[in-house]
Amino acid sequence: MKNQKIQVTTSDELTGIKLTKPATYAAGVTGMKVAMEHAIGEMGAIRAFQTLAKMNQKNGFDCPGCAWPDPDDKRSVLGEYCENGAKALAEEATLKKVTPDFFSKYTVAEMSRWSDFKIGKSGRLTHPMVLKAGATHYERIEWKAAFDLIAQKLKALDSPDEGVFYTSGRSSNEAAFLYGLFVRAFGTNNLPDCSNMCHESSGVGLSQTLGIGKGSVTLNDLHKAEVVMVIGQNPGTNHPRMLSALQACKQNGGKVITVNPLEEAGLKKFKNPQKAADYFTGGTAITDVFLQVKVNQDIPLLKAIMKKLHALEETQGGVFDTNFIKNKTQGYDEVINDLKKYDLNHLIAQSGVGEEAINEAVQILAPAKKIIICWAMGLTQHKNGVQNIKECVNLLLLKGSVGIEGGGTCPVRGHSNVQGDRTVGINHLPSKTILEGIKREFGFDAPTKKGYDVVRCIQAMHDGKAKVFVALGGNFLSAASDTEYTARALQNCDLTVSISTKLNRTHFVTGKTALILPTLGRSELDQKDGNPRFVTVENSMGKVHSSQGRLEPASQHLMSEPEIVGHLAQAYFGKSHKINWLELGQDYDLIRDKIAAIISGFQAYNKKVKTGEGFYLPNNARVGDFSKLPNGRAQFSVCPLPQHDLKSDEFLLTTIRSHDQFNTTIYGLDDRYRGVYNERRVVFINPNDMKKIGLKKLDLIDLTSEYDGIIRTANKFYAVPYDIPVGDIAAYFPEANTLVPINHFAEYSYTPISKSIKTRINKHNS
Ligand SMILES: Nc1nc2c(c(=O)[nH]1)N[C@H]1C(S)=C(S)[C@@H](COP(=O)(O)OP(=O)(O)OC[C@H]3O[C@@H](n4cnc5c(=O)[nH]c(N)nc54)[C@H](O)[C@@H]3O)O[C@H]1N2
Ligand SMILES: Nc1nc2c(c(=O)[nH]1)N[C@H]1C(S)=C(S)[C@@H](COP(=O)(O)OP(=O)(O)OC[C@H]3O[C@@H](n4cnc5c(=O)[nH]c(N)nc54)[C@H](O)[C@@H]3O)O[C@H]1N2
Ligand code: SF4
Ligand SMILES: [Mo]
Repeated sequence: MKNQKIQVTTSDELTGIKLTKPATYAAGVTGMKVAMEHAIGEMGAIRAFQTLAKMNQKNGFDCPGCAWPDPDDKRSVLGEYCENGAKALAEEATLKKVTPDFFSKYTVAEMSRWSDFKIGKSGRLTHPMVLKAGATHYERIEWKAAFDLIAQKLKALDSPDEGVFYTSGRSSNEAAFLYGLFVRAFGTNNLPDCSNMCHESSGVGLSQTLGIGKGSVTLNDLHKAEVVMVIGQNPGTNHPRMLSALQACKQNGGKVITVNPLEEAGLKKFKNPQKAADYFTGGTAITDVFLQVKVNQDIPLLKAIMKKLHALEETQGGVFDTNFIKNKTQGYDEVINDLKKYDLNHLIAQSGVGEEAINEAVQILAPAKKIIICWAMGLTQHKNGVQNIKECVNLLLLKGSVGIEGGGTCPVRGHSNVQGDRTVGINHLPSKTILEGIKREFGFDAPTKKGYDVVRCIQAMHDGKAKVFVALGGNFLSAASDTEYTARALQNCDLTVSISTKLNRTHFVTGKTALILPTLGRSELDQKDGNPRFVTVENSMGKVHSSQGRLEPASQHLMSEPEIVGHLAQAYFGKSHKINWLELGQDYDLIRDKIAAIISGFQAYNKKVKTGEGFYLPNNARVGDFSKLPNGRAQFSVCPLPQHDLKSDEFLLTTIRSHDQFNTTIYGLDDRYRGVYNERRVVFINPNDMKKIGLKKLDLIDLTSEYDGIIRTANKFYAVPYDIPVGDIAAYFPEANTLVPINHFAEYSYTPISKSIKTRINKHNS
């Protein structure tokens, strides 16, 4: 009898580590070479070149990687994509297939023992599959039977609130809108999404201070900024084309200040693969001032900077925008009084940054007005994630940098349509606009009760309060915190359903019954009756545009996401329901008309996106309109200092992405820029800390975290000496997710504390 135990984390097998010195620049020839190796390896040369040529072009398809925007005007004929965009495409457009035969070869338990890397590389899902209660293998199921099964399980629930409907950020506006509509017609707001683990802290912090949960700048603003602060973000890996924007900014005379515990290669120097000159000149140095902050000590650092700016304002004036502060903001006195309470030296010491570097940053910031702050997960995934964002807003408000050309907020979004999904209604906290719009356009009362976000849906499933879990994309198990706890939560369900393009670990850690529903990817031709259809997406800067795939679909049995949602809704509500779900799921124009009727800024949606140009959604912060905020003003906030009370043997662990992954999808085993090859089980640690606790380079270590008396573990990692502040360590997500406690998250946003986990290091006992 084979071992039928399901493994909920990736294999801890070591793969043969090699270390080099960290890279001193990003992209360049190596970047293009690696991109092509991935694309050609997965797709074949002809298919790779033809498809890449269409990616991010007007009337082409949107890159399935990150949410970085494409230029508004001319697009490069050499290709509008980066190394990691090519990898994202290769991963989706791979020629390898996961067929019913594949599933009959391996038990679920057997596949669960593979590494995440191997699972992902198996290929594209081709048929709907079911894992029946007690079965060891997935088997084929017809689409209709699958929809009927879900409908039956949903009907069997005692209340609609026992259903949970997750969304990952790759779904189109059309799919997301229809899904949200179905879930609300079903009767719940249990619409957790990947934002809950990602930029939720940004959404909450920005809404409360500036009246919109999105960033305020466009790509052109970045080109025109006098100063860009990149804080808690690694664009060289996660938003590579942002380096072109930073390069343009620098060439226009702008300065870049970087705030990060790690000196990331992409922020040191960028060799633009599209600029011949960069090959000869050695590229553009990006960062002017590097502030090597300790993990989660951004607030003390920002306070120190603001204190110094305030001192200059007092002595020489002209540093703060006093008119803007007086006419457009509220809470200035409170913030300044609060700043006065802190001792400057104490703030500087707590931040871990040298005072000289802080002074350089202050010198750059003091005369500037066009300031943009860009950030990502380094700020949001902490207990004080929301406060981190508000402190950034404070700095921008002092300088009058919001609502002007070349200045503002730039939360750099992750998934390619995570922002659009939110805009069209994926939110566990339903907006009045959505509720009223649904009533007006579809004639039913949508539920008003708050739904579960990611953390709370896991707790509900764990406690038996939710029993059916449906995921529109994503890899919920591996992305969420506290992997073992989340596994038990999923395994507690009656039914788990994954609408997916590729195999992942969530398909193995299931409810009593499980379904995999295979769907089309972005790059694939989506047709109805022989006519191509397109979908739309919104990028990180609030521009909505079309995306039309070209490639022959991975299998003739795939359905598009809107079609799947339409069929599911019809199976649940029946054919005579007042909403014609099937028709909506097939005709994306109809969905867009409904979005246009409900959500502001989408007027003439169909007409506007058909040209291939796209359009910007309204953005009050971009135009300096704060009329919807208390007293019609942008809000300063008093943000307390972070507190960790670390025990003497505890480190603060931050979980980061390698250069060769997209979230839980592992493209490869290298992290080229950080000089780590062929291994993901690594912990970056300061050489002084290594000496202190008696570790040698490449010693094997185990990690534990202790919260509320519960000890969580992640075992078998190589200790890698690295330039990281003393007391901090870093490891990759999702390997380290077992350490993130489910019930510790950011205040107000409920984002797990994936970037500051109190962790102990022990030598590995083999
Ligand atoms: N190739 C690729 N692209 C991606 C993704 C991917 O996995 N791969 N994921 C996508 C998604 S969903 C998202 S949300 C984004 C994520 O994009 P990022 O937020 O850039 O991703 P992370 O690797 O989580 O890294 C955050 C950065 O914050 C730094 N950091 C860690 N802790 C702190 C801290 O306490 N303070 C400060 N100041 N910095 C800190 C880390 O050193 C790292 O440089 O990327 C998107 N794009
Ligand atoms: N410790 C730690 N945990 C983290 C983070 C961290 O920094 N540290 N980051 C968090 C962040 S920012 C995020 S956004 C989440 C990510 O959480 P998720 O979005 O849930 O995870 P992904 O790994 O992006 O999901 C990958 C899967 O999506 C499916 N997929 C890909 N494309 C499509 C498509 O077009 N349609 C459909 N239906 N399915 C598709 C594939 O089956 C693939 O296996 O993870 C979070 N978890
Ligand atoms: S920057 Fe992001 S969206 Fe642009 S090509 Fe690279 S991965 Fe794709
Ligand atoms: Mo994300």
